[in-house]
Amino acid sequence: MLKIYGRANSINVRKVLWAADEIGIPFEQEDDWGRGFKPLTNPAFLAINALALIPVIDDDGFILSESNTIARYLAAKHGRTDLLPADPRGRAEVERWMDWQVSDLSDRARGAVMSIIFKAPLPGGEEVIRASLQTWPEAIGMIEAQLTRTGGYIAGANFTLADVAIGLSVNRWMATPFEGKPEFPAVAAYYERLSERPAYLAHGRNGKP
Ligand SMILES: N[C@@H](CCC(=O)N[C@@H](CS)C(=O)NCC(=O)O)C(=O)O
Repeated sequence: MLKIYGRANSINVRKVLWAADEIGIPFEQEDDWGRGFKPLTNPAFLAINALALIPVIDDDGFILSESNTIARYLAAKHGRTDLLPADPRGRAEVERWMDWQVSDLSDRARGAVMSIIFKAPLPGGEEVIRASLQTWPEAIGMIEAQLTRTGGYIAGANFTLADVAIGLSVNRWMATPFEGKPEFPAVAAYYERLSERPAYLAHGRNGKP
């Protein structure tokens, strides 16, 4: 059976949990790896991911890390071209949102999320938090503009793996209170649309940070 390593409050682990559930793959989770649990510098963990990061999967001996790569692997393995299109342009449209989410969007969110949700000390302190509170809303505004264009999901009219990545970031946005937080109606509607999916309620909007 597919094994997923990593604590369930990690946004990147959640991507894999949601993707697996969305596809309908049974899995077991070792959820006691990562910050607040067993350290990723533990030699047993480094043996499966020398980069010391969660998530990692073990799919019948095939060990893989990187959340987006794992999600794409699972969709491809199970022939889910609805989630990851087979044609190069459709696929690229999905992948560009996944890439943006794991790089730029996550970078912008980190300061605010770590301080406000996780109350964790942050290298760079107040300055990093201030920068995050300025640049993160700008990025959510870009999502607002894209959703206004598509009228449905982030890469177009239909749900894809891009929504697994962006939807989890939107969940963090909705769950993070701060003074002067702007309203984004298309993002709020998207959040409700995603909430029609049981796998999002299980692994995204599940009341946990
Ligand atoms: N690009 C990687 C990033 C992975 C990452 O940053 N994982 C975080 C959790 S979200 C982590 O391992 N943090 C260290 C820890 O929990 O100890 C991916 O998408 O999988």
